[in-house]
Amino acid sequence: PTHSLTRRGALIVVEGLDRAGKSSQCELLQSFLREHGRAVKYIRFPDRSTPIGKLIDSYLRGSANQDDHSIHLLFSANRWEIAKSIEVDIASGITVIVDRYSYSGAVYSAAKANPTLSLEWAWQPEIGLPRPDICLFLSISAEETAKRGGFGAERYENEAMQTRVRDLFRSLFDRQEDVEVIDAGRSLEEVSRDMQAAVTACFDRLDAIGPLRAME
Ligand code: 2DT
Ligand code: MG
Repeated sequence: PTHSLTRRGALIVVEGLDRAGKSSQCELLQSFLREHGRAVKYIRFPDRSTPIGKLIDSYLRGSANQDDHSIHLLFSANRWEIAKSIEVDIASGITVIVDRYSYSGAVYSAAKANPTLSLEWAWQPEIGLPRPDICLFLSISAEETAKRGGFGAERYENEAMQTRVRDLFRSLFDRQEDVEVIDAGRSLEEVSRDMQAAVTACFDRLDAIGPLRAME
């Protein structure tokens, strides 16, 4: 008699500034993993489809205002409301690719330079969420961002904000383990090759990591 032990999936987070190529790279990574026989799901935060996500969407489009702390906690709540389903998927062997996560959450809020909203304050509600097995940070310079066609119309899509976000990502990732910095100022193919290598190495570590961990 045989019994099958389901190997858990990996939790893979892709982070970066606007225009770093996150969405295209997430698609390429999905295809790569599927070609290698892995079950994959792609999700992105904010998830604008839930009731909380709709409040976030109105805020980002500028049709509603929110206190900085309040919107911060809504972004976090938007992850908490999906957290359980991520855990269930991972346990059933599905690898989950997440486009933006707690790192964007902490960094974009802290970039507002609100005196009572530090990076440390912003991180607290993330503690206990599913912890990524790997975070791929697509790093891109201001110059390269500008070359790629400037900014959209949403809140945060301006030079001053993006510069502060870039600096804060750097200081946050100094203190995080399991972060792979990828130079995203190159061709799609070069970037995706590095991402594939990092993710393949992550799968090799997965047995040593053990069960899905919680964010600290
Ligand atoms: P997209 O352009 O990726 O839809 O993001 N943001 C995102 C936050 O301020 N806090 C968060 O927790 C997350 C996940 C980054 C829209 C903007 O929302 C910001 C850009
Ligand atoms: Mg955007």
